[in-house]
Amino acid sequence: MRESDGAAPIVEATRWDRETFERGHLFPRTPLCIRSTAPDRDQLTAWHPRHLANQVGHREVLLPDDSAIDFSEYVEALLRLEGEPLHGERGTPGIPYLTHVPACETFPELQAEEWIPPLARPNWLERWELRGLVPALWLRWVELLIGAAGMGYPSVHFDAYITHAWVRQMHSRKRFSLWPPFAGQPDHLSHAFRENVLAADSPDTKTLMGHSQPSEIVLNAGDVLFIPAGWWHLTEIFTTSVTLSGNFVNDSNWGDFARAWGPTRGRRQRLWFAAARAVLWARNRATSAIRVLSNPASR
Ligand SMILES: O=C(O)CCC(=O)C(=O)O
Repeated sequence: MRESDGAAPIVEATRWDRETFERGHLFPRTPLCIRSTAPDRDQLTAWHPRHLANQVGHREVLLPDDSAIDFSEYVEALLRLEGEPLHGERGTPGIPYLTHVPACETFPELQAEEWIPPLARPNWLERWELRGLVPALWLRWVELLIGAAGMGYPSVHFDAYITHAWVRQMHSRKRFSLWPPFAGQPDHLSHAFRENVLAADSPDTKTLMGHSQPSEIVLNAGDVLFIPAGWWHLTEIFTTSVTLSGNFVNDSNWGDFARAWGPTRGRRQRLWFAAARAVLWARNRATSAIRVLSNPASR
């Protein structure tokens, strides 16, 4: 455990097991950082920005203003910033922080889906019962985020439709500031990603939200962070950073997810949604029962 200026500490662990995660973090919705004890050498090599540029630099990515750029061109511009003085608190002029790149679709050769941490499963967004009800992209949603020192996520926000988030730091270091949900915060969002955002124009993240001080944690390459549904967050990069992230839904946040996502759908889809939930819930119970029967010690 690590204290951060009186804010709730983020629990850190070097090992992970499902029972403890579910009881201690998933259902109570408290963050967890899984520290990597020995960063995977393959990861360190494969996800170095220069290596990425060599391997998949010919692919196009979309900048936040929707203009397309070759990934290698973006990475070269990023690497040129290394060693330069930082400009401004959040963002370096000339080149933006690249976020929300659908990694599986844009860079199939990187096999980003293999880096989804086990704690993000089961993920009901991946199940056939929800096909046609949620965007196809969500079926294996892994986003790539890459940026340089001084950049950071531009707004404090919680993830769309009250989904849980996982983050895996692939290269270098990044600081996350996390705030718990507050009573009465919005949960019914149509284009939630942009709408559930508070302006982050204060350079002092500690004063951004009135209800709580942020809990802060620095992720190193190999570390995984679980950000529970509804938790607000913001980031800051220390040196050129590569991160993978994704979202998930299961028994622990289905109710919130359905409340946020359902109203954006028509009546028929909402009925299908309710039926899908019953099937997914039953499957979940059966899987848990089998787990307990095959390992009575976990009861
Ligand atoms: O890694 C980051 O900079 C922030 C990621 C994030 O907050 C998100 O994708 O929702």
